[in-house]
Amino acid sequence: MDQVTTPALDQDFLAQQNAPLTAALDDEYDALGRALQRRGIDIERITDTVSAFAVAVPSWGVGSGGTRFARFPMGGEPRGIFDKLEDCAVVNRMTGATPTVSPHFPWDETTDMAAVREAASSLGLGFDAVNSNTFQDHPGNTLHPLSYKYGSLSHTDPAVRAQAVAHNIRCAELGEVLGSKSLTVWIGDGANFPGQQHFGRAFERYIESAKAIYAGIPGDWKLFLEHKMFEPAFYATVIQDWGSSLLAAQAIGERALCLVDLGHHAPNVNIEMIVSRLIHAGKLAGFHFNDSKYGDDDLDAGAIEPYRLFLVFNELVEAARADAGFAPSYMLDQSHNVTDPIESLMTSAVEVQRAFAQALLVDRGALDGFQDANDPMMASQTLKRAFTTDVQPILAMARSRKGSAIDPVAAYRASGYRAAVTRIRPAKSGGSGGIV
Ligand code: AFD
Ligand code: MN
Ligand code: MN
Repeated sequence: MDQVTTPALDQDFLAQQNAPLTAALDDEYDALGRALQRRGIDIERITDTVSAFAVAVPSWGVGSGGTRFARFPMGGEPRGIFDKLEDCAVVNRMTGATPTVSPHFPWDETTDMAAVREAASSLGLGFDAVNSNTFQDHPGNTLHPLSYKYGSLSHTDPAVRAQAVAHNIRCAELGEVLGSKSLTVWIGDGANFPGQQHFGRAFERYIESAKAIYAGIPGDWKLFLEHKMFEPAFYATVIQDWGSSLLAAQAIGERALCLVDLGHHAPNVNIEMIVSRLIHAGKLAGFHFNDSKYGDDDLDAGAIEPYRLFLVFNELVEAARADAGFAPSYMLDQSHNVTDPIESLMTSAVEVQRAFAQALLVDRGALDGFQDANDPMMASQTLKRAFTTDVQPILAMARSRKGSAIDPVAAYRASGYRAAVTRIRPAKSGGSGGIV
């Protein structure tokens, strides 16, 4: 497969792009450093912590997304996992924040997974959680002869359940070759009509299947259960909320944990509180970051509700304060319908980092005091003070020091990467819908 030779991955090109921006960045960074010093915060400590932060890119995020109405593909869409890795490498090169990829099977399966690992490593990438797909049929794939139309892990037919369980175990086997250590399971199982499905039995079948997966994956692997309120099922979904997810995780075993996708909740649900509860239970797996206005919109992280993203990170920073080993998995999960996916992924990686940096600025001692003294105004202002601090110079400095782009979208556009891959990769048809 021909690979594009691109300035987007070239250190000298990025140095050239950064050169005219460096003086202003130094100036703004110094000014912010002085302002933070007055608040008793060492900017270098924040920059180092932010620099070490990483969020995985979903392999399915680099192609154009779609809705169930249509998909409008852009030029240069990846032809397979090797192209996807190259796109992911550009996101990482520009941001310095996305060194791992979260692959999806069977979409990303090849006959030689070791070659996939090698290709990734030559691009400076590793792998995060692997994802299984039993939410659609895979015509022509001999490992999936039975249909998932009426579900997978909770299907009424034991043969379909066994097929779905086997696929998940196989995903871990493929993931082992890649160096992954966790399997994320999201299923579309549910019902469109009252009465269609026996709630209790479906849940029990799910738990039994998930236990079989848990028993079949390596002993040092984690099993991430991803809940989602609705869609594709529109009346009831088997793992629809964090309560179902937690009950299942507790029934399955110690290494079964609950993954929070920010778009998978009812409107107005207090997600940061769910995060706190899962931390309390020792069951927080990690995140699929994205943003939403109405449902599982899969918009770019921080695009709609940046304060909510900050409040989630506020809980995470608080948890890390109590437990130095606290290390949830961070992944993006977005669908890019109208933007260049690489631009959206870069922007989202930066927004997630921004929320983290802001959360690091919260004066935790002061907040503890205001909470204990029942001072809601000052407690709220303590959070707002951190949230309204412009941490842009910290994020840009962290990138600059890594040789990444001070302005990722501008540098990416200047590289001409999209036009270059459009010349190499054949156009894809747009007609049908795509997953969201
Ligand atoms: C779908 C689901 C979910 C999942 C993703 C990959 O909504 O977010 O993480 O597929 O399996 O988008
Ligand atoms: Mn997700
Ligand atoms: Mn989703």
